[in-house]
Amino acid sequence: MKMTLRWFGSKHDTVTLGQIRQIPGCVGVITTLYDTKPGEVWSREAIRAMKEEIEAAGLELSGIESVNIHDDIKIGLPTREQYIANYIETLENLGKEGIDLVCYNFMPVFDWTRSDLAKERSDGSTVLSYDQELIDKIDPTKMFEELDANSGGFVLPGWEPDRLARVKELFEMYKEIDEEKLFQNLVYFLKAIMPTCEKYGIKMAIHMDDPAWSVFGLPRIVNNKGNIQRLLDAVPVMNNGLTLCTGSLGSSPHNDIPDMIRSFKGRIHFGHVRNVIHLAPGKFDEAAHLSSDGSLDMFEIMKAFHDIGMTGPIRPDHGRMIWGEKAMPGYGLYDRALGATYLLGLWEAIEKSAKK
Ligand code: DNO
Repeated sequence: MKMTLRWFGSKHDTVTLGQIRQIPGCVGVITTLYDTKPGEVWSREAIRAMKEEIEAAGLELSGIESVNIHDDIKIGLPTREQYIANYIETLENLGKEGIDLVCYNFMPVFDWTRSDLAKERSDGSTVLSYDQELIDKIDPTKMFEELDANSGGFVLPGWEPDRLARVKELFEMYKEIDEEKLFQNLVYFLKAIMPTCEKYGIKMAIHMDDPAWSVFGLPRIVNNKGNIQRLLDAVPVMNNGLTLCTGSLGSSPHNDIPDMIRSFKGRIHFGHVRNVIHLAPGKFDEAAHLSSDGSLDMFEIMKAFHDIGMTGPIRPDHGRMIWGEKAMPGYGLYDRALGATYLLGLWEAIEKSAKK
């Protein structure tokens, strides 16, 4: 396992590479070309510049999160052919620069969804939270404005204004897309890109749907053990793999995460590790990483990663906002650094006990 942190680039992030470098045991960052739009070809030069900037700070570029997928691919429009060709070109350019991990998601219209980006807890920290009752009252086409108003001025990953300018139109386009169609479109996309991934050794790591159930009637296909296994079986090569996100899966108490980690051995290329507190069905708060602060057992989760011989990057996912920090919701330095250190501590204990 390699401990990493997500970084949004010097233009967008309040956290610097120098700060990340000082987190003990953190060897790399996960990032993206934040100014590109889904469907665009990434140039080799831009990829190289990003990589060089990170390496100059003494870190490695451990993977890309995300190369986003154009909605025409998800919907299965004839225009998907061009967007798939562009995606392949981007993968080739990444491969030529030695980058071998690409995280992506296949959620329609919205990426992750929350009802509150700064819910205050009793200790004064704030967290992201989700309440289905509140979401049900929101007009989905207004969702972006709601989130933007409470994002503290930061451009949230997955909620970029350009992408969301077309929200109404997108809802219309997804009308005919049910879970089966979305699944088939994902398989079509994966089959088309796999030869390139195999040639360059690129591991595609699909992110789980967050939350793990349908929101605004949009289909969800990467949300439980059966659905994920079906996807792995449909394109049965190592390069078709997962970003195992404990917080996304953990939004549903029905997901047994350590069991899923063990079952997907060999296909988990990237781990997002965080904790959630289940408040009621369809209602949860994010929490500190520590097991006792939430509903997930982080020891069991890290132990499962250890048992499957996880060698890929893991990053502490969303943290609380603490100590007065002003940063992108979920992505401040302080609580993620605490999370990284805690997860590394668990790992050391698990590793040493296993050797005894
Ligand atoms: C949210 C993130 C997601 C994730 C994408 C991957 O904080 O976990 O936005 O990066 O779903 O494509």
